[in-house]
Amino acid sequence: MGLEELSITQAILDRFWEKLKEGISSDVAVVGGGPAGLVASYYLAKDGWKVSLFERRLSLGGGIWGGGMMFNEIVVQEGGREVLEELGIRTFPYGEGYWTADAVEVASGLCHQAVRAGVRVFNLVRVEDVVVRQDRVIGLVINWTAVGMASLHIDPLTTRSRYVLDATGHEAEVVRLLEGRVELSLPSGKVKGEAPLWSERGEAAVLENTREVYPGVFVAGMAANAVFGSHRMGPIFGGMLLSGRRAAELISGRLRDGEG
Ligand code: 48F
Repeated sequence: MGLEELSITQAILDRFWEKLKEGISSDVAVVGGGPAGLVASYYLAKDGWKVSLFERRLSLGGGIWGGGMMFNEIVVQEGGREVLEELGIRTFPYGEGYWTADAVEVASGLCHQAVRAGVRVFNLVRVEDVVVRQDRVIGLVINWTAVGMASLHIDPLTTRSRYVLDATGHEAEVVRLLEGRVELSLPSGKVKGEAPLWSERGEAAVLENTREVYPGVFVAGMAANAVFGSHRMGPIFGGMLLSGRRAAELISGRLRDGEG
């Protein structure tokens, strides 16, 4: 039997439509497919929750691919190594307390594991706002990244979820959308922005900063440090991976308790 172009088109449309219809309502909507968002999505899906991941770029992986200054290797410490090994990604010892991993293996491995665990990924989709009801975020406002790039005057669509995870990296975009419009549970009520690079302190702080900052909204990864004014840490990724896992544990706990 020969190939029929219309069948190829229909297959793509049908399958994507199923994914989109399912994905617009979820237990957890993860914003940002960097290391923190991918790891959180993986563990949440593995726990049986319905997870949608929105990433504005074509490819997932965030800052992993570029390693440090385009040298595509990353460094992790003991905790981060554990997460990578758990996900079947190889690490290589480098002196005491450090391990390296190939950035391409890390990025592709995390994507693979997340999707295989059941995460529905929507790349090329930018989260441009949130839906708030009775002092709680209950969904996202989404549009194609290309719409914004072309400055097209096209209205977005909305999603529903019990929890949202801001894993948008340095920009902390979801929390910034809330800032000034609702009362955030932050020390000054405001996003502080990250402090200068200090690997040790940044890595220690990111786990502490992984928490709920507004009803229904958790923050993880570099976004967590940006929100609480902690240090950036450079191309060491253990904190990002552990923060993603921690966010998944916290959100899973809430969902299990029937909250949200
Ligand atoms: O920046 P990113 O990798 O954040 P992360 O998971 O990890 C940070 C490290 O990469 C690195 C570091 C190492 O220690 O400091 O910087 O915290 O991934 C964030 C992802 O979110 C996407 C963005 O394209 C990137 O892939 N993103 C940001 N804003 C939006 C978004 C948005 N509004 N909608 C959808 N995706």
